[in-house]
Amino acid sequence: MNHQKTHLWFQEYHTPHTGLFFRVEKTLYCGKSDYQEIVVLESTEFGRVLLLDGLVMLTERDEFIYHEMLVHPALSLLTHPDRVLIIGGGDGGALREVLKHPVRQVDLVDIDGEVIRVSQEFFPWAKSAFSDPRTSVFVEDGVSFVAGQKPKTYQAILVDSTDPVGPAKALFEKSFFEAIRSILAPDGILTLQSESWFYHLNILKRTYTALKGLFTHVRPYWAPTPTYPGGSWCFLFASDAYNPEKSPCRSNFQSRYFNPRIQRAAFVLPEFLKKALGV
Ligand code: AG3
Repeated sequence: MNHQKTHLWFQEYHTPHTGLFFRVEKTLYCGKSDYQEIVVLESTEFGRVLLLDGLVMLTERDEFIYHEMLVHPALSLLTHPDRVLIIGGGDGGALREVLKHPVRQVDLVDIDGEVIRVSQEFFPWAKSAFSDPRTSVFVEDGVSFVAGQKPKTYQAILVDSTDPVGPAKALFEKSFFEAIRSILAPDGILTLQSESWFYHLNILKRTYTALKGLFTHVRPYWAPTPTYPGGSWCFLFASDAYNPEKSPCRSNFQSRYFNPRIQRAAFVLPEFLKKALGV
């Protein structure tokens, strides 16, 4: 007789031949919204995990790196980030980081209100971030929301999207960045997640090229992400006013990953990436 306990495992394929797997203690939530399947797992190694359509969006153990690095390289350069817009980010992780800054108003627009609701139920930070008086939530498609805003409204815009499939595809297009540029203040900053430099180099290249034609300063940067494909993740920084490698950066806020030296180091690129992007 086999006395070994049977365990449950989750797996995400990163290519048809490799991926991530981890042990699951239990399924906390499983449901289908109008846009996607939403699952929250309790894992043995990574704490609670949010899956959208079977892909890891965050784990409690390592989400701080991704969220801090989407937000702080932009917001730490701004002394008075009056109005900030987050596109996507219904789990509230990026919102929590933005609220550490002296912002007057944060608008968050996510297409899927169910992600916001489920995240508030299972992730403690989401509850407090979404109930902060500075936060306004819009359950709407990011593209139509941006099209409806007044010019020069935001000091910072952060795109916290899923992989570029389904409705998120539009959030990687040049026409979307043009629309973003017009609602960004002239001295504003845009950052966006731009996938794995190891597995999705073509996405990074395309997105970088699209932004290059629109903003004075466009710089890729990166951070380790243990539970995302490739183990490290790329972001893009775009601004007409700020060069992220030269501008002074504030450090008067709490962080677990970010600091001013990380801000500088994140923009240092390995040779293969410089070559691929032609920088
Ligand atoms: N957004 C980027 C996650 C993409 C991960 N992709 C994957 N597992 N295939 C994360 C949203 C967190 N706020």
